[in-house]
Amino acid sequence: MHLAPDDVLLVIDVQVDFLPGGRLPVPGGDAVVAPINRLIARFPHVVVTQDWHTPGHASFAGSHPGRAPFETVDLAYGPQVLWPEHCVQGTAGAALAPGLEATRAELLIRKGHAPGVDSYSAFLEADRATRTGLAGYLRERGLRRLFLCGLATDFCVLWSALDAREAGFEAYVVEDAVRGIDREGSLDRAWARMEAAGVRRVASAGIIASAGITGS
Ligand code: VGL
Ligand code: ZN
Repeated sequence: MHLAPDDVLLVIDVQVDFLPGGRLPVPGGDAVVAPINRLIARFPHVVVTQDWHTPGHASFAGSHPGRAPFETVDLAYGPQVLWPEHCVQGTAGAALAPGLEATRAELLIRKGHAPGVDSYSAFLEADRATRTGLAGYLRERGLRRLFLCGLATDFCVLWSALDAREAGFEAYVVEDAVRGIDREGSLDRAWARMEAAGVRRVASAGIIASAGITGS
């Protein structure tokens, strides 16, 4: 797996609240930081996303009286899983993981910042109409091949990978640099959906071993 000058590492939601000890911990979430740092050092382009919710966001169970985390409710745009409060704008939990070496990132996309609309995807909010601008940015910069890593495999990585394919990009998921929440089979389903959409799986070691290009 040789990297080309137009390859992008897309680092999804590696934030304090998704690590062990956080508000919405992804099992083993901290294990993605080391491989992602090795990848960041080798990729020609790095883009980072940050889950960035308003206080009282519609995706929080606490915003729906009588509802508990992980239940599903119907919002104006369709079904929405309710989460514990997490990644509230400006809080310590919303910060990027302290060990993440994200200095080289050339773009930071914040998502889920509309009070009534969630956004698992780095491209398209949950209303499936509001765009984040990421596809336009990548196209304008001539960047075509995306390598996704981060958290969580079965939510934000999944939706970002599917939308990347939908938008016409090549998409790879770095399988040892992602971890899933895995509720009720969601992780197996996520891999199946990504495979069906033409998202490919790759190991970080294969990229790191052959990477000839460093940041430009
Ligand atoms: C995520 C649930 C809620 C994620 C974000 O980053 O996968 N999951 N918000
Ligand atoms: Zn969220």
